[in-house]
Amino acid sequence: MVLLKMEALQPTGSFKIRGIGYACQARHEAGATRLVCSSGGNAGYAVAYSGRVLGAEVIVVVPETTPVFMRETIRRENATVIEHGKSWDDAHAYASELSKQAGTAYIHPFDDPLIWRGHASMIEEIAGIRLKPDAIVLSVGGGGLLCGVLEGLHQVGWTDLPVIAVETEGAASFSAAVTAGHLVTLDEIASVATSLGARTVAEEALAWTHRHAIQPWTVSDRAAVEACLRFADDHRILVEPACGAALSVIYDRMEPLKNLKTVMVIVCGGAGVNLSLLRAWHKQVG
Ligand code: PLV
Repeated sequence: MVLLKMEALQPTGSFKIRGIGYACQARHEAGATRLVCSSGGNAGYAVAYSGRVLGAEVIVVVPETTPVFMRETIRRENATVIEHGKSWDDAHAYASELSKQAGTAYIHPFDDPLIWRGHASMIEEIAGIRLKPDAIVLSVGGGGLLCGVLEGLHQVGWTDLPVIAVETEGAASFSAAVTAGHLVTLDEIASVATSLGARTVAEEALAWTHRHAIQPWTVSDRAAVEACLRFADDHRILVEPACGAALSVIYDRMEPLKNLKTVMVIVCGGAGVNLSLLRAWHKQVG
């Protein structure tokens, strides 16, 4: 049996609002009147949404790979969008500089204990309805979702529940770190799943591998995009390849599922997708 945790249905189209909303609220309560964020798109959208609700000014720095319509979506929440650099890491460096001004808080898209605490709430919900799967499948970018899910699993006492941590081939910074035994910075991000495009994962994501059963797993861009198409057909919901990566493990019945009866997939979603982009990615990946 496959259980779907439908984070794609969150107000900003992805799981991000959980941790980001929590962090924005905490920083605003601590006195910040301006929130600065770097993002592939979804974290920025969540900061913009939270800032509008809280009444804070928001600046989102995105890399050149963030789709134009995604920038427009963020702007519609009254945020300022600035493009900087080739991938998220460049945008992050620039946004960190901007955050040095007084009254400004930097909202990191994945490397912050507040973010993990917010993301952990999705596991409390699952535990609340007493649906314990045999494993959880999720996507990994910088590892914020992974850290949040693990924190949640330990909060509810599900410390024995294995996690399958999925990346695409050109964005596999978690898998590389686990193999090397230390953090690895990829030279570049070479994947259509740009929302998974952190060249280095959070240290905490690697640290978790010493206290929990986590299986890194890498899929092709093609598998991720095809999973998005199949998911749209099955459920009439569009998700980004970042989410398709996790879904492809199910659709293609990949090896980590062997001997498991009930699997839960975190359908992390993503608002940076439309039909024409999906078609273009499909063509691009063959
Ligand atoms: N996206 C981040 C980092 O981008 C962002 O700025 O929005 N699924 C979706 C739809 C996402 O947007 C992301 C992160 C992930 C999965 C991975 O989450 P993480 O980074 O917490 O592992 C470069």
